Order: sequence, then C-alpha cells, then structure tokens
Amino acid sequence: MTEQREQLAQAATGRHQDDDAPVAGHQGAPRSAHLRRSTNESSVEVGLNLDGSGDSEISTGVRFYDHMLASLAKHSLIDLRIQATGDVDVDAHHTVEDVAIVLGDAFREALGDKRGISRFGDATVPLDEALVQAVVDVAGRPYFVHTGEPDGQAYVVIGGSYSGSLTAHVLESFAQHSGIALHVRVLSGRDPHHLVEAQFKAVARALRSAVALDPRVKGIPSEKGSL
Ligand SMILES: [Mn+2]
Repeated sequence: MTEQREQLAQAATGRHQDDDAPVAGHQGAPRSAHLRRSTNESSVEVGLNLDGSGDSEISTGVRFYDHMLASLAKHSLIDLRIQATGDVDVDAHHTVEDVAIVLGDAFREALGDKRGISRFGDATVPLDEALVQAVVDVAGRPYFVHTGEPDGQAYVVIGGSYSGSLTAHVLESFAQHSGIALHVRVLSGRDPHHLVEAQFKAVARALRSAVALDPRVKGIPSEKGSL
C-alpha cells in the first residue's frame, strides 16, 4: 500500500494501521476505500471499510436516505462515512443517485481482487409486515433485478423528499458501479417506510455474507481465475 493510499484508508476508517489491528484481507491490506466525486449537481465523499463493525457517519441532506445508509452500514458491518452536498432544493434525486454511484465505486475498490471472499450472499429480512429477500453475487458482472414492490410505492414520498422510486434507482446504481449481480425481491409489505428499510437491511445482510473472508477459500473464488 502506498503512503497516500494508506492515509486515505486511515481517513476512511478513522483508524491508524496499528490501532487495534484492523482485520486485513488476504492481500494484507485493509479492505477500504476513500473516494470523492463532484459534478455540477453534487459533491460526494465516501469512506468505506469492509472489515468494520457497522459504524457510520452520514450526511446527504436527505435525512431518510441517511437513515437507510446507516442501516446498510449497521447490518453489513461495513463502516461508512458519507458526506454529500447537492442540489436537493431542486430534488433529492441527483444527490441520492450520486451517493449510490460513489458508494458502488468505493465498494468495488475496497474489494480489490476479491481473493478469499465468500462471493455469494442471500438474506431474507423482515421488518414487521414487510419481508424482503436480497441475493448477491460479487462477481464483477453488474446486474440488477427488482420485483415485488406494491403498486404505488414508487410514488410515495417519505420524510418530505425521498420518493419511493429512488429505492430501485439507488440499488441499481450501486449494483452497476460495484460490479455485483443484485436481486431484490419484495415478498410482502404495506408501510412505505418499512418497504424501503427492509430492502436496505436485506441487501446489507446479503453483502455481509458475500464479502466475508472465508479461510477455506484459496485465492479467487472463480473457476475462471478472476472476478
Ligand atoms: Mn426506520
């Protein structure tokens, strides 16, 4: 790891290498990333540590989205620091999407060559009446399948600025940029807040399994030799 990359990783994790010996990947380097992206519509900074404990510090200007991203961190055990500012006075859309893009890019960078990971993850998570299944393959082949949201969910506005249509948009942007195949199936639910939150939690749990280092996996978990 270069000195610069190490500093970025420390900034992302808020930890020094020798503090408490953060769990390292098989490469010996912390599986973390720190990225910035600015456009005319938003400015996004993401720090991410795959081997974290679910800590988060998130500010996107869209409070409900902050709540969802904190939930994603908590249940994936990925540490997340996200600072975003954008034209939320126009609409939350640009900022919400751009955060998902940078989050996906950071996730892919932190995974590195994927040596030693479980690769697949599958979780079914309830939130009261809502039930969601998420299945991931961290394969470098982006794909997104989304089914089962009840009619009208896309048009619901939650917390004043988050529209229900954004959930699929966020998950698709994340899948495209992280290079994962992601299937999200909403199996049941009625409350709009629960329907979104159960999706983030299910994705979090599936990611947690998929990125976990399995000591029995030797090298890269693919017959092809690369992912
Ligand atoms: Mn909630």
